[in-house]
Amino acid sequence: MVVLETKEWAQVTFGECKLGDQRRTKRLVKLAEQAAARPDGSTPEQTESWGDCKAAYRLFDQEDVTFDEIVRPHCEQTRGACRPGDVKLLINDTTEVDFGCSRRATGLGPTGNGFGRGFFLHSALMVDAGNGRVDGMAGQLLFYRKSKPKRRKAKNSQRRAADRESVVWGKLVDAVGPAPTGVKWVHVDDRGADDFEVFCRIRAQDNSCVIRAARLNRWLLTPDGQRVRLDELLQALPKRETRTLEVPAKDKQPARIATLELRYAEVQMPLPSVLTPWLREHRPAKPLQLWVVELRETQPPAGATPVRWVLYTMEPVTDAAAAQTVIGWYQCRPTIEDYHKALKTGCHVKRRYYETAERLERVTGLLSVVAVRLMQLKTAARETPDRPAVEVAPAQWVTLIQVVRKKPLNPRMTIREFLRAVAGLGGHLGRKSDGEPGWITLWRGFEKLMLLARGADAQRKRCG
Ligand SMILES: [Mn+2]
Repeated sequence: MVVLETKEWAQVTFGECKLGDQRRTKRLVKLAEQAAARPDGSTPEQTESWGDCKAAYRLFDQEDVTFDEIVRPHCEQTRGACRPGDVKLLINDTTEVDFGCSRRATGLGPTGNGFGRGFFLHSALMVDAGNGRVDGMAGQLLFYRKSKPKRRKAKNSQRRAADRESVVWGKLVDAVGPAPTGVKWVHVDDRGADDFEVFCRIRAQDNSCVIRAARLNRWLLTPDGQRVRLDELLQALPKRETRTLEVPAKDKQPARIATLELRYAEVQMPLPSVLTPWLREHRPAKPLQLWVVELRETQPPAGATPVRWVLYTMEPVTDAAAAQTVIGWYQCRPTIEDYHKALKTGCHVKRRYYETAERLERVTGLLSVVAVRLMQLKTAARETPDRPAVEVAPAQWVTLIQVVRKKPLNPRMTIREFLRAVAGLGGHLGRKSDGEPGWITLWRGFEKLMLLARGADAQRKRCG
């Protein structure tokens, strides 16, 4: 259950950060509490006094205060909260945190088409496979893109180079590590992870995976040892089932119900001829045993790109139901895009004016965890809409919002009613056509509510 109360959340999430001095940890907890109450404000807006603000800048100046250390306790807590029998999806993806081309900050690297300045975050967001709930961040790496060399190197030497960017997918698998006993972790990755080394690292950590195939011409082996290209193998497979999928409108193409054919087969992925440094050290003795699941649209409307998903998985796919489970897991990937939106838009990372890359890294560490919380708030109404709101928010807030929104006082106000009322405070009109409130309105509402709560507290203290 998500804890909305900011003080408790900040203490639990950041109280274990080892920053070289206990006072720094205390300061971070205080800052996190302030940032969570006003995620879209700048640092001077988030901190309430000039003294607090100076202390925040000082904190982000310390060498011992690193991105890794700020996110570490939260990631450990997320991984440690799994219980035997749990199946968790680790949705991996990279996003660029771009501070714009005009930033004077020192130490940033190229982003976008090479003209932006910033860094990249590679995250593994843990989502419950059963109910889709966001558990938190299981691991996160920050990295810089190297400036492009003037002369392009040959392809093979590029692949051999240890600093190639795809290596980050494997590094994060190792950072996340093995699941606790009785728990299954499934890495759910897009085409960026279709790399022999990534598969091997997932296997070495005893985790499972669903990874979208990037190269349809990859050589594979059938269970009886025949060499075949992935595409040829798929063409020869029997159709197992026909199903439909709602495809949202895209690129001038209206939304449609696509008819898709399902195919699946067991395959083996042989060792590639060019070995990465990691593979030279840890080469597996046998080819990797995997299953391929394909969903293919056979009759797309004119001009539309046919839907085609080709997924590798370590889950045995012996019937259509197992294939459906794997596809369902892959369909959870948009959750990480939502997280990236929460981080980039919600926290307005780009607006934070710190002059060095190190400071920007540190403040991003804090906001990265705040963004996880934003997502949990947004989904709380969807998970358990009819539970009493007092289970996730302080009773004072629940009362306050009803007073402010001029509703009859009801101590059993539900989570959904509570969040809609908060969004209303943030400008959500709540008409039928407005749909569920977005997290930005939700947060504007929270910001106001928090202000009201502080006012009420101050009044109580003054007037007894
Ligand atoms: Mn991606």
